[in-house]
Amino acid sequence: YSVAENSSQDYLIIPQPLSMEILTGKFLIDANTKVAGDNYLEKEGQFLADILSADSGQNVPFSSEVNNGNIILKLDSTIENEEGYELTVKYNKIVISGKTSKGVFYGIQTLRQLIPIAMKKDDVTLNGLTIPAVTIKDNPRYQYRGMHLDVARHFFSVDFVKKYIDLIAMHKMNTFHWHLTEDQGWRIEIKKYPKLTEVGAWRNGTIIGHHPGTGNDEKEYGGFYTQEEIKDIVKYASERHVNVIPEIELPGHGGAAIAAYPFLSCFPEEPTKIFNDMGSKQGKEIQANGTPKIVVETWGVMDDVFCAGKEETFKFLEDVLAEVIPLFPSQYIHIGGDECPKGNWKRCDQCQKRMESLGLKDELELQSYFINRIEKYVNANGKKIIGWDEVLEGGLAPNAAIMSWRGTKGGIEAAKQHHDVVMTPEHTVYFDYYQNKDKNNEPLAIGGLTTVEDVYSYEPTPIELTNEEQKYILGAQANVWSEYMETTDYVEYMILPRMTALSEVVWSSKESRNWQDFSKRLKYFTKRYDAMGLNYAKHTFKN
Ligand code: NAG
Repeated sequence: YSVAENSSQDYLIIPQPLSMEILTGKFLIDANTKVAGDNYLEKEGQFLADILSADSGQNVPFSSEVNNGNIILKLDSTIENEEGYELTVKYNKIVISGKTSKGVFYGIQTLRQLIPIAMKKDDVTLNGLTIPAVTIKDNPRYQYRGMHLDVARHFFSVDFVKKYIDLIAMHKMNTFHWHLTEDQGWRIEIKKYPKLTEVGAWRNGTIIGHHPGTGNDEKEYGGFYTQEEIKDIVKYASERHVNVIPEIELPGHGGAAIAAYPFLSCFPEEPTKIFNDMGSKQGKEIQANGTPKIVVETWGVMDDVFCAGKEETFKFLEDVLAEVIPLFPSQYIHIGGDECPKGNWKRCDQCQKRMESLGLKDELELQSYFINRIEKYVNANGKKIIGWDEVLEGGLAPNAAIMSWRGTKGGIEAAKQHHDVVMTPEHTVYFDYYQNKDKNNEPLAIGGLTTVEDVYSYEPTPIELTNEEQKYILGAQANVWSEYMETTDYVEYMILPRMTALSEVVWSSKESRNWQDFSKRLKYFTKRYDAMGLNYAKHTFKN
């Protein structure tokens, strides 16, 4: 078998590894190829064997006898980083070692990218699938590398959520933030409160066009995940080393829960507001027939929030969390905390009474009381809370981590107070923003403009922080709010290629970041999108 010089094209990897030495020669996948690793790496080994089998047309088996293969997976305690790995490809042997199975998994992801994409199936059958020789040592810059998905404004199937998790794993990202509850829909089955999904998962219509809308589509819309489906997704994610953080929004953005259980509102008898008469006929009828609360049909910030005065609110939320917590191995539970207007609390006798009895000076302190109380419950059940940066207002709960979305200010403040921070500033990593200046030729988006180059230039660690404070910046995440993303194609279009740019921001070293070089690799990477049948924003490359 001839040892050919490999072309630089063979080594275009995203995110850019820490170090890479290009060697001559190729490894050929043939009938004798076997993946081997000890029992501890069986899942990873099987994952790789399946990929190689599919790509090569050969049956590549996995064996749990380490000496019984020429693609060897192993643990190596001398590798420092928990997620670090080393990959060596020689003409007769491939070795992937990691400090943990997670590191090995990332080595596998790199190996996948060394498999030539352009090869046609016929070529593979004729000449065999080859992998170019190389030595790579690699580990991530940040420990938190996340993608968020709002499944509440629009609902996405279990299959799509899995595809989304595949994309996260392929980009060596490790967190899926699952936004499960909103004004416009409650998406997680809670056995104790069946109306959350019987009533709260369905709206009678949706506004047409950009907020405030030009009318109502008059279509019933909704869906939810059963607890069995959630378990299945969490297992799928954990096999790909993706941690799933569920978000249960409080005290604002809870309209769907209020529609199901009106006692959660300060004013159960006050009808859900229909802005500018954009509500559906069906919804209006239901309201006229004596059911004032309905699932919200428009976008934006709603005044109707959970009542902070009633004990029943906390009982309900704790019951919900009691079912949510065991479903997710995640250390963090996201409790929302953003955009909670205080108008209702100001008018509500019970909220005012609580403020008085606790000596709280304003509604911001009442919000802080709300979050603190939920934090206590979550902590007592062995988990930590993470919340949007509004939870800083009125005093930060003692162990809370912050997700900084209204720019970086909240994140900086939290890090200075020695709280963990995930950066998600809206002007840079909100993938519901337009990605191209030519907005007229883009599908409808919420607004703004964040090009793939803007994402690539993002620096998550603020210079305002001292070295010590910088350690509290765990990493960054892109948020994908789905008000205007009605289909999965649309979601793919909005995240690709921006997600690919973000993956390098959170994984690769700051020094190695180079837009020209990345653009070249990205262009090649799009062939992977094509091979996977993904929809993506092609014209963004001309920016
Ligand atoms: C904010 C809201 C979110 C909305 C999005 C649109 C956060 C934390 N909150 O207004 O519910 O969908 O932005 O970009 O982002």
